[in-house]
Formats: sequence, structure tokens, C-alpha cells
Amino acid sequence: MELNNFILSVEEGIGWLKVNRPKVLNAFNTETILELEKAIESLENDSAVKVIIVTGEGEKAFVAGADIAEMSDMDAVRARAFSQTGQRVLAKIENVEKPVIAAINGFALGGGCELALACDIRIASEKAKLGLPEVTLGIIPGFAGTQRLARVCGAGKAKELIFSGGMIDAASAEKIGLVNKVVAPENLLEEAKKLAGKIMANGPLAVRIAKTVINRGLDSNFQTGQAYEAEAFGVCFSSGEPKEGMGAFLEKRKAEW
Ligand code: CO8
Repeated sequence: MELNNFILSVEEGIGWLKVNRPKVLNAFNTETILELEKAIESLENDSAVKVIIVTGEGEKAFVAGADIAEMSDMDAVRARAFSQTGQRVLAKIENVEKPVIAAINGFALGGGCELALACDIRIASEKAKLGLPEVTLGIIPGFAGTQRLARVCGAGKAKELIFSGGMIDAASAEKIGLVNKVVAPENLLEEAKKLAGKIMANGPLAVRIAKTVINRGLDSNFQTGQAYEAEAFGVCFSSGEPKEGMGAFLEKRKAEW
């Protein structure tokens, strides 16, 4: 697949998606967002890919936000369309039926923080800096950051970060639950790979269903989410996975999926 703004590769079950616009700290213009959609679709349809890892090219940035040069020319109609496109693409990441890990190697600001929030799990380098600085530019987060940050960190922390437009370091991001884990920069990709390996050792359908149930549950109330969980629990038994998983446990061997 021809992509101008991403490096896409598949290795040992992992689909690596590297944002590649280092001259502008991997900022997202419209072309990059549309390419992200294509890249995710391709990884979704590739049966060799079990887990996706998203990261940024270069030492400095994961993604430093939407491309400010492109946005500076927008009128209200284009800005609304840009926001809707970004929301659609990030929703695709959130709902792709494979786990997605963000390996945050540097600045994850604005749309970059929103990209990380759309991933299932976030691992950050000690050098990473995160924030939603949109109000410093006279705009607000537009790729669902107002919604996802409040869900991930709670409304109070989300409001503090969004209203102040400030950046926080990786350790502070871990404290508020914005990232799962902080690691040394040189270990970042290895840690992400290790986690992907742990996930891939498990029943692939079970992991996929668990992701869907968690996501749908977050969109609904507890009772509805719980009822959906029971239905999905039943669906697990329609595949060969429980037989293999439980059989392997009882026979004291490793499951073969
Ligand atoms: N867009 C475009 N270019 C960028 C961006 C960006 N977001 N970030 C960095 N760049 C460019 C710089 O202009 C610079 O280019 P040049 O070398 O040609 O001057 C190059 O990248 C390197 O950047 P700096 O020289 O600024 O590097 P520093 O180390 O001094 O600073 C920072 C790094 C702190 C990350 C700084 O670049 C910065 O503050 N960047 C902007 C961060 C930001 O505000 N991001 C949020 C953007 S708004 C957004 O994401 C909204 C998303 C939702 C949109 C909704 C639809 C309307």
C-alpha cells in the first residue's frame, strides 16, 4: 500500500503503524488522517495481524496535533468536516476488532493525544509530553478528545488539562490514568512488543469479544453492558476456543489457538 505519511509493516503478528511526518513533528493534515483510515482498514483485513502498535517516527514526537498550518485557513464548514473526519477515523481505531497499543515516543498533543486516547492501551516513554493545547489556539479538541479524556481520566482532570491547555509529562499522565505505563525511551517499542506478545498468547476471539464488550459497555449503562457481556460470554462458546483453552489447562499444556 502506497502511503506518504506512514510506515506500515507486519512482523510476528504485530501490525506496526508509524506516523511519518517528522519535519512537522508528525502533525496530522487531512491527507494523513485519510491515510490513517486506509492503514487501519488494511491492518484490520490482514489476518496475519493480531495486535496493532501505533507510534511516531523520529525522536521527538508521537503526533504534535492537527496540522496548524492547514487548520489556519479553514472556515467553519471545513473545520466541522475536518473534525468529523478525524472523529470517524479515530472511532475506527477504537473499534477495530484487534487490540491497539499506542507507544507514545514523544509529544502527543491535541489530535495526537486524541489518537492515543482512541487506542486501547497507552505506553509512554519517559520523554513523552501529553496535552490538549487547543484552547491556546482559540479552538477546542475536535477529534473526540473532550469525550474520551473525560471517560479515561474523569471530568475534573479532563477539564483541568483542556481548560489550561498545559502539557504534562509521562509520569503525571500515568498518575491520572492517561497512560498505562511509563518506560525508558530505549525500551518503549520492546515493551509494547512484549505486551502485544502477552495478548497474542490468549484466545484471539476472546480478546476481540472482550474489547467489543468493554467498548459497548462504556457507551451504555451498567445493566445494558452487563446483559451484553452475558450474550457475548455465550458467543465465546460457539467457537473452539473454550474447548482448547480449558482443555489445555486441564491437560497442563499450553493452548494452541
Ligand atoms: N502543526 C503543524 N506544524 C507543527 C505542529 C503542528 N501541530 N507542531 C509542530 N510543527 C512544526 C513546527 O512549525 C516546526 O516547523 P518549522 O521547522 O518549519 O518551523 C517543526 O514542526 C518543529 O516544531 P518546533 O520548532 O515548534 O519544535 P519545538 O521543540 O520548539 O516545540 C512543540 C515542540 C512544543 C510540540 C511545538 O511544536 C508545539 O507547540 N506544536 C504545536 C502543538 C499543538 O498546539 N498541537 C495541537 C494542535 S490543534 C489540534 O490538534 C486540534 C485537533 C482537533 C482538530 C479539530 C478540527 C477543527
